[in-house]
Amino acid sequence: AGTGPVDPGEAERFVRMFHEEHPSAGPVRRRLRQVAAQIAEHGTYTHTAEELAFGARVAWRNSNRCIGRLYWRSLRVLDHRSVDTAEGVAVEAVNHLREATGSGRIRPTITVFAQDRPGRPGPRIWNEQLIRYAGYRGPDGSIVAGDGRNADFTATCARLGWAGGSGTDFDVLPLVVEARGKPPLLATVPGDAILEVPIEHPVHDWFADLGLRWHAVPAISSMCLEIGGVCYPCAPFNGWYMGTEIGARNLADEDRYNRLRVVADRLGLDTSSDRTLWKDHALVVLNIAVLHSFGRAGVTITDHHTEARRFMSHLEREERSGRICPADWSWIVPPLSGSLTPVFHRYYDDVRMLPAFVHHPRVSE
Ligand code: HEM
Ligand code: NRG
Repeated sequence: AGTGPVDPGEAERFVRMFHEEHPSAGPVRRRLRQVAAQIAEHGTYTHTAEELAFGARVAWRNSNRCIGRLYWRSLRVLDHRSVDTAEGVAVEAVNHLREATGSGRIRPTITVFAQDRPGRPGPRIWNEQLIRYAGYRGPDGSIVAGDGRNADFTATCARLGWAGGSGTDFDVLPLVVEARGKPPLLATVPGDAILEVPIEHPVHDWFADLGLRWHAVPAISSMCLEIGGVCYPCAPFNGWYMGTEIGARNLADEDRYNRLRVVADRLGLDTSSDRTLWKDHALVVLNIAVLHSFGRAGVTITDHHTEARRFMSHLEREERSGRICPADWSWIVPPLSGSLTPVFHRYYDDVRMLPAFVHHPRVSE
């Protein structure tokens, strides 16, 4: 993968796999000859629309860290491989958000932009996700507002000329898109493409006053999609949230929104010692609030008990299909009440399978 020539062996393995899982697709030998000829002439080849959709779905199926894989066959694939300009990517990325969000019934979707070719890399989105909140540091380097995870990227945006940061806890960052060897383009995501949910609690009325919120759609935009030796460096994808991602990590981690203490104080908990389990208590209250608020707003979200059960069904189905389901225990087990879920009580094959989503470092800054 990358901008060198495609490895013909990887291309062949993928084409054979496609034909094995699609017996009606016609003779594999003719397709193998075509692919080999294209690689010999151009150093790369072009997937059919069917190969692309299958490759993207299998990359999801092979995501060792993802607990949400039961529905891998239903991934919607938006084929925008002809788009290789920064402006084009920004437009279609916003379209992706609109398509995937709907009115809250989130649809798992991937948009695939131009592939890497020898000497001609495809476009790239610098943001980790299409929607992320800015993080701001004070003079001493500590986080003074927003999401600490994105503080470095926020500084990069500012350096590139972003003037939209108003210093609140929930400023949505601009898209930063690089293409055709040009300096990156900054593009504001229009507000009507960003669905957000204010967080409130079913019984504690004061919870809404904390002013917490989160965006409805997690859309990872920094991973490359690798299919049959071809790298698609710009292929943002989304599913929906599992509540713990927001409630047990984003709003709770000390280097993120770090809100457990304020929740505990409002609950009147004894925070004088770790042994009172005030953090654990506040964490459960915060997670109840997240699931309740998304539910009330009509935005798709799943809880970790349901999702863990679905993942067990997925494992069973994959086994029945004669496939290994690779998984990484440390990512699959939810960060809250792990041992209450069935995924905790077993081990997994943590092998790397292809096609896959991979983290490729950018060459440029
Ligand atoms: C990771 C859930 C859809 C690919 C994860 C994680 C969760 C999750 C909980 C761990 C995240 C973390 O700890 O930070 C779900 C749910 C989905 C869904 C509930 C609902 C449909 C998808 C889709 C794809 C995908 C549609 C790709 C097409 C991945 C990948 C990772 C991941 C590649 C690892 C990300 C990384 O390395 O940072 N997912 N997922 N997931 N998921 Fe899913
Ligand atoms: N924890 C991250 C999102 C990682 C991927 N999670 C998903 N993916 N649910 C966060 O923003 O909290 N997905 O494609 O649905």
